[in-house]
Amino acid sequence: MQVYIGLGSNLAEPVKQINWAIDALNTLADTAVIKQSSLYSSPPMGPQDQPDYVNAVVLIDTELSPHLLLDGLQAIEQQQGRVRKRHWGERTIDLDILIYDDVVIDDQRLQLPHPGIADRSFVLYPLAEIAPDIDIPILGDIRQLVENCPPAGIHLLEKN
Ligand code: ROI
Repeated sequence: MQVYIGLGSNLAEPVKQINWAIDALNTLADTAVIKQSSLYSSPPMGPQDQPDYVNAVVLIDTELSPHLLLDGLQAIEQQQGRVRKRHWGERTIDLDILIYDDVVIDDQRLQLPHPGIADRSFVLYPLAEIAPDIDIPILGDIRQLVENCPPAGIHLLEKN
């Protein structure tokens, strides 16, 4: 299955956190990273008294089901020392399943496609970089989504 994963970090050397997490994704069972976006810097959405984020999106190919993949992502977050400090607060690493093939899910643990995609430039812009033609279930054509989502301070950090 083709799956897009969003990565974000704003603690403990964010660029390293993102790169470690991408390496860790490659070690998940039956999973390989196929494409990776540039790294972007973005001001925090949520409380403003936290550092800017580094964000990226990767495309993986995986045989894991959505919920087993989520287990794997949460294990990587734990390995990288993620602790929940406050709602929408700072974190060493955040890994979100953005899009899982054509799957639509809305349950206690998982909503797919990720409900935050359309109004988060730090997700949409890196996603559009590696999937410029994607038609997202429920949300539609990525070009339209990008047009309707102002950049909100995001900028390119390390071009890929
Ligand atoms: N803000 C930015 N800029 N990038 C993120 O990855 C991010 N992640 C979050 C919240 C706290 C909503 N804000 C963010 O989870």
